[in-house]
Amino acid sequence: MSKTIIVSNRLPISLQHKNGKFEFKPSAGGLATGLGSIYKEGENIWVGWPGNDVADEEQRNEIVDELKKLKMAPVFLTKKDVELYYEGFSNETIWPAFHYFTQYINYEDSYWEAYVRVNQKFCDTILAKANPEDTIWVHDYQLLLLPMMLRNHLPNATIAFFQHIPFPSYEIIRMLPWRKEMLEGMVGSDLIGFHTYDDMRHFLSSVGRILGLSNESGFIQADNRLINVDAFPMGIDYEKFSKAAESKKTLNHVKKFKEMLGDQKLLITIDRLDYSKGIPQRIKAFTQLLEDHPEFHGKVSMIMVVVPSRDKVRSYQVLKEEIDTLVGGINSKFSTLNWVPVHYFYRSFPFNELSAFYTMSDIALVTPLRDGMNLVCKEFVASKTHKKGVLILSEMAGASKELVDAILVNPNNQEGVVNAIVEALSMDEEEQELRISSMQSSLKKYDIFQWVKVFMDRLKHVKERQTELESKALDRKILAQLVESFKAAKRPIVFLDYDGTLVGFKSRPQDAFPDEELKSLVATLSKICQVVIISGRDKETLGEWFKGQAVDMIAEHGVWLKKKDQEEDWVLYADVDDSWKGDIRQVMEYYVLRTPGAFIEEKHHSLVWHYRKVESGLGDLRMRELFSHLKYMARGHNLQVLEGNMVLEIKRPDINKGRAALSMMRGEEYDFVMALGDDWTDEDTFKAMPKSAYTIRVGYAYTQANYNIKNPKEVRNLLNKLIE
Ligand code: GDG
Repeated sequence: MSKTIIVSNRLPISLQHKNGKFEFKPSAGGLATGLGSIYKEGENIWVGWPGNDVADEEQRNEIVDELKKLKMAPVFLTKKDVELYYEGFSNETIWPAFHYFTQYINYEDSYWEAYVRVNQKFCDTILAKANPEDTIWVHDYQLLLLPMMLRNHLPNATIAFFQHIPFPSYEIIRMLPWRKEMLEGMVGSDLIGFHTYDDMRHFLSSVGRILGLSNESGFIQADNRLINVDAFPMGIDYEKFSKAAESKKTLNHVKKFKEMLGDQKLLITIDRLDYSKGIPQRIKAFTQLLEDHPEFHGKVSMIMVVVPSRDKVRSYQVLKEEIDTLVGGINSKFSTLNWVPVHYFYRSFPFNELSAFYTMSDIALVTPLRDGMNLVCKEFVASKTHKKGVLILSEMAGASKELVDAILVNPNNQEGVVNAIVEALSMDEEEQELRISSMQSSLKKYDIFQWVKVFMDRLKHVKERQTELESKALDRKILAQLVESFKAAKRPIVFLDYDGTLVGFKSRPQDAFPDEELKSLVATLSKICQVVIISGRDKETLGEWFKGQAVDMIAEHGVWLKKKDQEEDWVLYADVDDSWKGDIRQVMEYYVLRTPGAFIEEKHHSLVWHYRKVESGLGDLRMRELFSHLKYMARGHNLQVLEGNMVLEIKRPDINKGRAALSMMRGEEYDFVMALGDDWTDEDTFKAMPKSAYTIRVGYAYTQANYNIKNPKEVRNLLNKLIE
């Protein structure tokens, strides 16, 4: 039976060493609760760092045994690991970069080396426990390399990755010297999830530009796998917060706190200590509110909880000092004997006290400068069982995409934040109810359990799609049959597409010339069967590259034909009327003028608009525009517009590889026919082949061919088997 392994940097547990023994306290965080429905079942487990530095072997064994009972397995990190991998690369390189704080990025090779080493440590721990068919769900930015490390050992495992923090624009990613390795690590997954559509978009753009992998509606076709990228906005344990708000424990705290604070409007802010949370900016906005609106003095105060975090990192120490100074400033300026503007706590609170803060506050001020999602704002809304309260939320938090009934603010616009607080303080109860109810209904529906379910369902779906595509994979048995019937044949013919089939893609088309291995392979093959090279390339290039070889050739997708023993030059498959070219060329030229890097190639029967050299993004955009423009014109001329690999081609529909291939076979009786190709132009060949033919599409795409094969390397292996 296959099992599921959850992996995160930290195990959902805290370990304390007291009186010579370890005490284990499971975390009650939302993610741990949501994933509880997975890792607590059957043989499933959660793998991660327990959070302590444990060097003693005996103590380690004790921890392993105790964690086993909780269905967890530890990855032990040394002090150095924590310093360089966790505090270093994770929190001083990735965290600032991914939150757009480029000024804080530390480009330290030793951090990177530790990051690779520790990801490998995680991988080794998992490999010791995983079976080849297991499902492994990796969480967050500390483990970007892990999916591919796992994939290399477990090619058939189901591997998913979810990133809890933002994924920034390509412009930021390209700054990191290790960008390629980081992305390669992530694409070891079958499913990659982010909180928002924007994160997903940025990721796909980086993968396209840096790894050269394009996508179609979030599906990336990697070497031999389909990878899905999508947005899964994380929810909270809604019931836990709404129930707690009405619980006796919480209400007792509320009563006690309110008595202490007196009759005041309360603003709540809760964050980990982090520069991404915009804490100083928030205090400044509150200061300005009190400066501009003396009528609020004594009537409004802010409860500010800052949970200690990463206090060994220099930028966090500086931030802490800044917050202390700002709070000191506002309180010393405005406090009276019976009123303090900011109640500041640098510590965390037990759950019911937190719940009391949410319940009794009138306004939540959640104004991060950048946040993957932000759960605090969702928890505040869920706690408002009486529907009174106002959420002020930063546009830079992932949650703002869902909670559109909050008052949305730009946290860098101090004036705007002040105005939002004034608006919140004066919002009538009816409107508060309307807004809170609407946000509650969506949070209730998309809670943490639903999030886990939707993610796991999607993972299953991706696997099914992969299986569907792989069902046509040319396996050993079929390969053996194919080779056998080839060897038994008296008159075999083999159609070979060139680019993407015999050779991989190169960024400059002229660099994809045949290497020595390919030349000798074709030479040997052509001695034992009829070989037809069938390509979209022009006849000059094909003629040059296969000069002296005993092969037949079809160039320009079926326009030109040349038999191996043909004395004269290439012959036209059909007379082509190209009177349409003038009009179409004019339109294409207009798009060349507007698109630096684009160019037109004129083929005998077609015009091709190339955009492989155009800035990515712009190329796609212009191609789409040109596509609809040409489609409109094509109707009048009875032409066909086709989208290819970084090209848009317009041509006569009656000329294609399939027709040319048929004309090559006309009048002959073949007892073995095979056709190999990798794109839509080869689909015409596949369709034209006799039923008994072996038609094979390179790459895992939907196809008319009978079989799929992984890549050009596998194609060469196949051809080698024929000549063995
Ligand atoms: C990362 C991403 C994304 C806070 N103070 C106390 C306390 N908390 C709990 C809150 C909340 C959690 O901590 C904070 O979660 P956030 O989502 O707001 O922020 P990060 O820690 O930065 O989390 C973030 C998240 O991952 C999930 O994907 O939303 O964008 O940065 O649940 O309740 N809990 C208790 N006492 C406190 O004093 N008990």
